[in-house]
Amino acid sequence: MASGVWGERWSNSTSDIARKYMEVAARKQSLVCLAADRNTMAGLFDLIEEVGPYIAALKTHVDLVDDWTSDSWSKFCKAAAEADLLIFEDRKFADIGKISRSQMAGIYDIRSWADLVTSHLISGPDVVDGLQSGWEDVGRKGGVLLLAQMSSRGNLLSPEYTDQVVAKGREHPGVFGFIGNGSRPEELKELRKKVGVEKMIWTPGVNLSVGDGEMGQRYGDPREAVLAGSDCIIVGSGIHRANNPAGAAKEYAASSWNALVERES
Ligand code: 5BU
Repeated sequence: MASGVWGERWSNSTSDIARKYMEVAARKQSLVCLAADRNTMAGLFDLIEEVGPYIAALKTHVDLVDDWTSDSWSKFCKAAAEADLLIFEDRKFADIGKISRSQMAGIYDIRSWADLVTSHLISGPDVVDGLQSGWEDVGRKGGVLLLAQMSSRGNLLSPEYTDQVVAKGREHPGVFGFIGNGSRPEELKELRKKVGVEKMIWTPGVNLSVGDGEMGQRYGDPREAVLAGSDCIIVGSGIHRANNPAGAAKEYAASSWNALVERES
């Protein structure tokens, strides 16, 4: 099932986690990663319960939860696993290798529950080794999504910078894929050409209502993003602020899945 619909992405993939994602996405017919940006544990639990069946991954910002406790977070991660979701902490690491390794531990202990994390490559390629060592320290495996582009206006990730991130990241087995700008399909097409067929491109800045969002966020259409080469649309407020989050999640799922089928056929 997954191999048919994912085409060359499946056949070229060398990552167990990417394959797992592609299988979950095929099972649920959804390329949606929910950006679970709610600041209470109760709000987060509600979200998983309401939209879990319609999404393939869950993106967190562990440090924005007001009533976070280690115990409640463990329960939350368990609920995510039961809902068949990869957990992705959007920590945007950027420090030198050894500090990034230590930042995988600490109070939030990201290495023990996250399958994926985001990282800048501004400090050089050792940040990826540092993050991988973090997972190794607890006997787990994980993947790094490098920020090759961002969705926010005026960001400083120039095309030349993107090229270098992709050139270094493509070769690294610890790099699961790249973050691309979901709000600009033409930029995404260029990114896909540079990335090639193997690695993932996941895209924030996606909303069925396209245009400018709050505080410099920009939104593009989910179908356009997938047709341009995105493998996963990261959707936050489009789902968690909707009057009916489950209904909204279903719409994003259908739009992204149909676009994948169209792209590969
Ligand atoms: P929104 O509510 O769909 O705008 O939420 C977008 C989420 O994606 C939010 O959690 C951001 O931290 C995240 N994001 C982003 O918007 N743009 C980027 O370039 C990156 C992450 Br990287």
